[in-house]
Amino acid sequence: MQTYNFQDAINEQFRSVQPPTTPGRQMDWMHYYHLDTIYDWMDSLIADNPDRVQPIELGNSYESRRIRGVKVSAGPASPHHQRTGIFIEAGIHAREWISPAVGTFILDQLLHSNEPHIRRMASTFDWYIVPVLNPDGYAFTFGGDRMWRKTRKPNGVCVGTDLNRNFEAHWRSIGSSADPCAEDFTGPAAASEPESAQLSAWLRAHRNGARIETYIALHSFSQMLMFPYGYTDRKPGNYADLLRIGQAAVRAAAKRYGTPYQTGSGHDIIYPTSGGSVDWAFDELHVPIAFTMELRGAAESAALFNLPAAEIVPVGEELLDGLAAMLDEAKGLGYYEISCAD
Ligand code: 0X9
Ligand code: ZN
Repeated sequence: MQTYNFQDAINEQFRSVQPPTTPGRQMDWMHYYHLDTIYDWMDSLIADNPDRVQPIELGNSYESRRIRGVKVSAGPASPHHQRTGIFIEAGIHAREWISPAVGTFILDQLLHSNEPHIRRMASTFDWYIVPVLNPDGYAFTFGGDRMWRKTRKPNGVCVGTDLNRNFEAHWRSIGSSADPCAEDFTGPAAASEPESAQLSAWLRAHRNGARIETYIALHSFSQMLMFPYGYTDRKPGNYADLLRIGQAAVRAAAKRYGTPYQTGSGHDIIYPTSGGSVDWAFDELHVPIAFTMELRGAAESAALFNLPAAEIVPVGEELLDGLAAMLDEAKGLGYYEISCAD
């Protein structure tokens, strides 16, 4: 009988990490990358595609790293209508390396893929992608503790806040902890952390102007496509639609490699959580289609967050298939109808 060795898995995953000095133009999706390479790569996209890619600066993290994103757009919309915006948040939890890897994969594919369903997504929507919302935590998983989840701002004797418990969505109620040493520490107040505060401020400022009607947060692991709520078993008004949209995504994602994803409300299928970004975007900003996506591996997987780099591309492909089905379904249900202001 073969037993799984966790330390071996960590070591193997570190062998697939490219050196921090790797230039962005050498980035592929067969390895994991340090923040500097990811940002250098984003700079190269901006330089190479001045009419399609624009930088987004959310601000700085506690340790003064930039929190960056990009907007990908097929160009100026016609004078009478504006494209719907899709926002993708990745890397809120430091150790979930597949999240920034798939966030950057999506970005790359939107710009470079020739597959019809991806080209269609790229031309139909404006995309706002923040691949590493928690850059301090991400950096710490390379040089400090591979299993780090939170931010790096100290709170008394312990370090870090769980950013996905720090948003103003029934903050510090269910499924979160007031103990600064806990993995799901809420932070001392809602939006107390620069990372969550700056993301909230950016979204508040751009939600209407950018017509952000869909918010997606990428996490790992356990293969679940979850929608609100996390903080209650109460069902949102468009529950039936969200379930249909989730089911369409699950079917499409399974077609490619047979990977089973589950869908349902976060509260029902994973566990209760409060203060999450997706619930906040849904309740506060009225973004009607909001999903937290737990990518591979399986819920029972022993690898936890140490997904082999060889799986980045297949996870990205099945996710893009799911996303295309999701957006088609939501569009069919009338969510992205253009309303003319003039
Ligand atoms: O606990 C979390 O923040 C997420 N799981 S993870 O293992 N990636 O940490 C789940 C959040 C689910 N919340 C909602 N759907 N609202
Ligand atoms: Zn997570």
